[in-house]
Amino acid sequence: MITEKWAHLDAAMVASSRKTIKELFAEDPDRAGKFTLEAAGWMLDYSKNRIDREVMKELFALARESNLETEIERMFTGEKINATENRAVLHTALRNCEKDAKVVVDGKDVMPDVRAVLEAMGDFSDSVRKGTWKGYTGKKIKYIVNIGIGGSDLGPVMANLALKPYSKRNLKFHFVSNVDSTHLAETLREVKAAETLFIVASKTFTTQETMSNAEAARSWLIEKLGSKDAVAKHFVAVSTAAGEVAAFGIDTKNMFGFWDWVGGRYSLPSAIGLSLMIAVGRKNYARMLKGYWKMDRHFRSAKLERNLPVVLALLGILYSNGYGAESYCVLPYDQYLARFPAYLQQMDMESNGKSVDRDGNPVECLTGPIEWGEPGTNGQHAFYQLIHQGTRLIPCDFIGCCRTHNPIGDLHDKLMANLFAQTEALAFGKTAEECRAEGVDEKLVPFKTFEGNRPTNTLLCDELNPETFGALVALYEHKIFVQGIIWNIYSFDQWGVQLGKVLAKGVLDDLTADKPSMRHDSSTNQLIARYRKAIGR
Ligand code: G6Q
Repeated sequence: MITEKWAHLDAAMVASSRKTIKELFAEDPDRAGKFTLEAAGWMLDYSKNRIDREVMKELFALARESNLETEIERMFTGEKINATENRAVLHTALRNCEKDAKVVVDGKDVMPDVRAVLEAMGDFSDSVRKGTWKGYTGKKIKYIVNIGIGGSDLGPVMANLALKPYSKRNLKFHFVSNVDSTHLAETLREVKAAETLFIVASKTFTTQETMSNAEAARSWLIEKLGSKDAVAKHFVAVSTAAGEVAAFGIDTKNMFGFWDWVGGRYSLPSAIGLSLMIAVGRKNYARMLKGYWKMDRHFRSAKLERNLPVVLALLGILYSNGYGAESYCVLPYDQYLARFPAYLQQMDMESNGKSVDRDGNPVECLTGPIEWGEPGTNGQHAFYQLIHQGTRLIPCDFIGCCRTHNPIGDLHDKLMANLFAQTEALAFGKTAEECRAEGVDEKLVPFKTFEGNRPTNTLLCDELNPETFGALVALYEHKIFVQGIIWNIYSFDQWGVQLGKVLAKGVLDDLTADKPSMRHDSSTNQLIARYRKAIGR
């Protein structure tokens, strides 16, 4: 089975290595149109890749051999595909905009609960935005502080920036995640207690960082406003754990729920997006969900050959497993998407950073790539050198928006010119002959030559708005899903984050105890001893 499946990749590699991207364009002037797809407001031009029809045919065969179409249905219909946690994976239900849609998990249709939470979030957001939600002293809310980490932070942070043109500017948003007290302290310097709403966002409500920050914020608020009664007016929770929320002291009337079938890193369109809904309002939030849903429908129904997430995933497989590319770069040419690479980093690396297959055996291929990136054009002046002339192959996704929300002179033309030019330079490079023809000194020719043949995808939308934004996030979610299926790994658990958490508890005991156990290795013991000495403990 494995051999048959990967035989398609071998065949794809043979076909892919025959010609360079430059040669492929030279022999087919209409190539761009042949390798371009459109869905949910996004155009994907994937013609600047080391592919032709034959390569793609083998890659689609690889996907079919992996039962991709069946697996997509298993996810959308609520099967427990997150087998190591015995959970369904249904972030798609959160944005299912189909009227009267039913999605059944364990014999229960989850859609009424999804709609009810959205409604409650909408009412609450309205009250904060309109100023009818009053703080303990009767003042309106001006500052919103989301306290969460990982999946309960990265999505809200990223989306809050992405949709800033739609946000209510007189509300100020802050995100506290790190257990480094500096993060909370610096945030509290920026806000006034009587006008601050804390959203404690935690699926489990037991995460060390979030609970420590939430408790510290609660103490700060009580001290500033002089009464424990203030907590009810200044703290709300987003969680799946009502008991823990109540134990913390937040009235569960002010809790917005979600469910165990929403993975942390896929939870932005759940109640975890509450801070975003307060920022942009329920209508724009609904538009974002619609964008997600458009991409979901496309992913579920389009033929593999016309399917954007599938094509992106297969190209990634070609470079990872065929060419051994270790990393993958996402380069948004839009300042509003500045945090998108960091968000994707978690989504991709926590989902597919696995070395054991679904049968519990070591995988026999490279799995999730190292994902990274920065907004353009900044990256051009930093790390693009390595992408253009380094020894590693780094496939890149360039993301651009044709219209800007902030037209100033010709800045946007310049931004987009850089995006398009980079993909051109990476694909076609510059030969030694071209350098010589330009009169480059012979000694410098090797240094000024660009090999080219560097693969890129370009994603373009007319405008970054709530809909195209939602569709973009869903595009990458599904791409990552497809790759997990082909690698035969479980993409929706994250056991790899557990060990460090457990050990940190033991180390914390030794940092704080009167008589530390010092039962660690000599390096860890030395670090603990040095720390204790430095702080006089
Ligand atoms: C995401 C992970 C992880 C999680 C955080 C926060 O998929 O599970 O990043 O989101 O550890 O967890 P809580 O929301 O439970 O605090």
